[in-house]
Amino acid sequence: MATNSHASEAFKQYVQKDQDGRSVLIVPEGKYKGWVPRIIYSMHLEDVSLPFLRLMSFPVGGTSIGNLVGMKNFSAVGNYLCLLPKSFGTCKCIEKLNVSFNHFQQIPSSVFNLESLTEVDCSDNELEVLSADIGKLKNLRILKLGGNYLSEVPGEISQCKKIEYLELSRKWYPREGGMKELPKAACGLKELLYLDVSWHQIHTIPDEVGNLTKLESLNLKGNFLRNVSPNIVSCTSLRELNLTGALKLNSYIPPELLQLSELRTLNLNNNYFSQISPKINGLKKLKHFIMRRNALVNLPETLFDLKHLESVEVGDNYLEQLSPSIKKLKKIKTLEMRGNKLSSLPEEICDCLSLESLLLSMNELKQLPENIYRLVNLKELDVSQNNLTTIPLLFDKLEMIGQTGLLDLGGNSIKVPPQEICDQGTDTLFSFLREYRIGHAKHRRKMILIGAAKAGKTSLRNALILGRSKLTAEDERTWVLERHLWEPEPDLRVQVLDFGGHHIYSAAHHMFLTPEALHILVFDLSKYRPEHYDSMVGNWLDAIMDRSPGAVIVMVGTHVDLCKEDEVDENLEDIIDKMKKVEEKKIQEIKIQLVQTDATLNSLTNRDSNTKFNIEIERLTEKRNGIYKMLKTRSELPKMIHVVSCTDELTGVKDFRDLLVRKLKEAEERPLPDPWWKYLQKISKYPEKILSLTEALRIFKSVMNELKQSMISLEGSADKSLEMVLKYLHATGEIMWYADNPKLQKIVFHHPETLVEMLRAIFKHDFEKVVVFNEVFGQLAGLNQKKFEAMKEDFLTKGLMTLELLNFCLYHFKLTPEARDTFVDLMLKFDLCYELPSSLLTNYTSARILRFPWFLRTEASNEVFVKWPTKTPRNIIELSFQFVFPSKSPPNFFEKLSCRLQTHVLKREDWKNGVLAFMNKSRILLTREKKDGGTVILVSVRGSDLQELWGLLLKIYHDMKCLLLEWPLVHVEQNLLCSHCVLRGDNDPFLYPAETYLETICPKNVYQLQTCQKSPDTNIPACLIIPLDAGV
Ligand SMILES: Nc1nc2c(ncn2[C@@H]2O[C@H](COP(=O)(O)OP(=O)(O)OP(=O)(O)O)[C@@H](O)[C@H]2O)c(=O)[nH]1
Ligand SMILES: [Mg+2]
Repeated sequence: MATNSHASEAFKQYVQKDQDGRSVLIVPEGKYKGWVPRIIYSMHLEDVSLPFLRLMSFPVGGTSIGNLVGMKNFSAVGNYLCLLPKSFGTCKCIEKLNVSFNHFQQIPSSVFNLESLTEVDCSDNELEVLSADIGKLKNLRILKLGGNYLSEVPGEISQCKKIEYLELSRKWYPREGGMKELPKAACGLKELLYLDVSWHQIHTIPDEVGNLTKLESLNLKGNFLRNVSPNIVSCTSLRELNLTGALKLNSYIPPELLQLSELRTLNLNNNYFSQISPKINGLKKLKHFIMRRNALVNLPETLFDLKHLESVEVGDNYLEQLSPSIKKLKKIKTLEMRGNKLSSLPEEICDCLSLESLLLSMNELKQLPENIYRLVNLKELDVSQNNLTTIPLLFDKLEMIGQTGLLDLGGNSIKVPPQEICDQGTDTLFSFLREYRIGHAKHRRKMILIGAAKAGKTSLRNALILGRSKLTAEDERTWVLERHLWEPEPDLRVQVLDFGGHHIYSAAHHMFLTPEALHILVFDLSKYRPEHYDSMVGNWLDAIMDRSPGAVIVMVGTHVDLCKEDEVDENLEDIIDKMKKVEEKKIQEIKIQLVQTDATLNSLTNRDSNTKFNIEIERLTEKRNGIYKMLKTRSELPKMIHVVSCTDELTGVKDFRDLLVRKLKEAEERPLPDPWWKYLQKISKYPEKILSLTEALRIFKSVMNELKQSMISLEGSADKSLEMVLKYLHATGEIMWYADNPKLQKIVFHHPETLVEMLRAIFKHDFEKVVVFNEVFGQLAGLNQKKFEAMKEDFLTKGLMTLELLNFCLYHFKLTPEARDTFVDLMLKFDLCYELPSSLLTNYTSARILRFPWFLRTEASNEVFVKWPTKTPRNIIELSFQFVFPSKSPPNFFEKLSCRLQTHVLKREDWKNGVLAFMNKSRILLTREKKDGGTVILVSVRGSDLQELWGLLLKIYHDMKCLLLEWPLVHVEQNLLCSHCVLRGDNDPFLYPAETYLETICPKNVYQLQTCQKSPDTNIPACLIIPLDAGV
């Protein structure tokens, strides 16, 4: 023990100034034991805290504690005190006194002189009586006397009118003695918020309870309550009622308690109830229902009417089932039913999306609902000690559990996945499940969400995949597209492509559109007006129908929450009506074409046979077959339109989802053969951004070798087998491989994301806003702000992308120059841009410049009119043909053609709707024009070298035919313009069918033809109408 002087020194270090400059003495717990040195009595201390010092008493007389007249707070928790010196009564400033956990048998009388006291804590002492003097402490707000032996409370306590917090609980042992009634005196405390009278023998709550109108919390734990005054309903502020073990003698909950309509928490643990009254639903605002360790055999249905319930804890009862009505509890976060007799869970539990903790250990569960993975907010799941033999295969979708790791599957006999895997924690288990499903899925599909900007595609995707509402923010548009895996059922794997609706992205979409996908056309029903049909529905329907023969299309109107009820049906009818009409017209047109071709064919077959006619018959038969196929493979129009809202109500989403799942599973099963799965695994780990076909083949051979699998025998050769595998993986959306595109065939996109990322770097609807100068990227790309702004402007008006600006845009990909060049190469191959010839780079310092025609905003310059005068100059020949699309041209057709043109020309000038290009002595003009509701793409060549002119014209014609293959079902008229008429200056020249004339060659020894119906008697030089050579 410290000597006095030492002790004084040691003590001084515990005196500090607090933030307000007050002197406080706080002796940290365990730092000092024994007498308190007298030195403290000569200090000016405001706070004195002497916890757990083994203090038995304070010195009396002379310098004493009474000197601390400025003291406001005094605490001596956990000592051996049973007295306080009289002098304590002179500390008149004291407000807070804490002598809990000591040995006081009564509150020292000196305390009652201290009227300034607002808080007294004398809990856990040995008080047997409370002096009537308590009434003198008129400023008391908090009085803690819990854990003593009090058996009554003096009436005078009601004079402490300010008391808000009153603890009167008895020690929980011994159980005899204590109050029999809720003390009436306490019921007079009108300001009371909290009252704890646990561990007494209270059997009655008297009528006076009705005075406690401010009471928020009443703790009656461990009493023997039998009579409750109906006046308790006047306690309208009561939020929390603890009746743990307080109703052991009751066979039912006193009905008066079930009328506490403001109650938030009810604790009925440790009683003996086997039933709960259906009137429990009187507790209308109840949030927490706690009734563990009773003898419940069921829960009343009315419990599920308590829509505010956030937690239900009914562990250790005898419950055998959970009602499907659980789904009505939309706010429930915790459901605790440990130690019951549940053998199954209702599917409806999966609708309790707010659930965070589901605690079901020690039951008899044989399986869990398959859809449990939809509980997106679940953070803790305990199903240990049950009889589970399987777990849902989509378990790993419980993302939150993946993060917390709070999953207990122990003590079951799970076979799939093996219990050993389940016992290794969420990381191992979840990766096992993911891999297992990739290998075992029977249905693998692609699903495309397509439609105008802001149609609601992304929000719908979220609702479908997440199973809850997640609306996108107002300004959150999808860039190009997003690709997501959706696994609505364990054996169904769907790659969802969610397209950005802005028109600029149509340039990219066609790369991802495939007929085998399920197409979902999405539109915002609340914004629909009949005049918007084309932009919201029609154009998108065409984009699918013209491109993907036989595509299955589903239509869905979103935002139904914002629609007026009567307008919904009206608008849907209008859409269906228009769709039908447009389609009928299209079919009619195709049929007329068919009849016309048939008629021409018939007339030709009836003529004498000669070589020219034979070729013509062959060509026409091919054309006829093409048209016939077009008719037969046209997609079926959707028969109905679904309506949904993706807001919290998720109106219609469940039905829509079920329908999609049905449709997705309609197609034949496509399980993935094991060796192919191994192959997919291998290539998905290949580190480069893209995979060459040669490398893909090498890996394929090595996988097959490893597996000692002779896939080669299947298709005859490794190449052929690989082709089959890649086509399959492409169709199921795992990879992208353009089998039919000679330019792209050599590349396998083993990570389809690479393609998307590449496109996103350039194609941004809000390029102007989001691509802004940044010193760091700028420096690395060799750009200062001025240069950057000039280049950006050039891109946004003329579609010109310099290598520097491209580097800037791609910077965050951290590409090597080689990888960047591969990107550029790909974009060139996809006809998304062309490279300006170096001869045109004189105005720029950049080493390479690409043009993306989609971004051109300019009109034709005057120079164009000089170089290509309206009237064909003398001694110059002009040849032209046109493609006429009766409605719109397919998106991108013109831009892609303009990119392809680059391979045939040396110099060019581009504007939004045209190109003027030069090749040797010839000039080429390419224009796009809207005419009579349709689009005309006109290609003209001028020059004096007829051979060169035909050569150029045919190359471009060939390009256009090639491009059309991407839209196999689009209707287009192809005409050769009569050069004779053109050269005569006729603005409305005679039109020849281009397919007939451009795909034949001028027969030998034929020099003149009389074919122009505008000049039927004139002999026209055959070389002006029929190519000299077959061309390309
Ligand atoms: N009230 C209501 N708002 C919706 C609904 N669906 C989407 N929205 C809102 O509509 C706007 C557009 O929704 P998105 O899902 O981003 O539309 P999108 O078709 O993906 O748009 P893009 O990506 O630009 O093509 C957002 O502000 C959404 O919050 C719906 O059913 N009801
Ligand atoms: Mg979107």
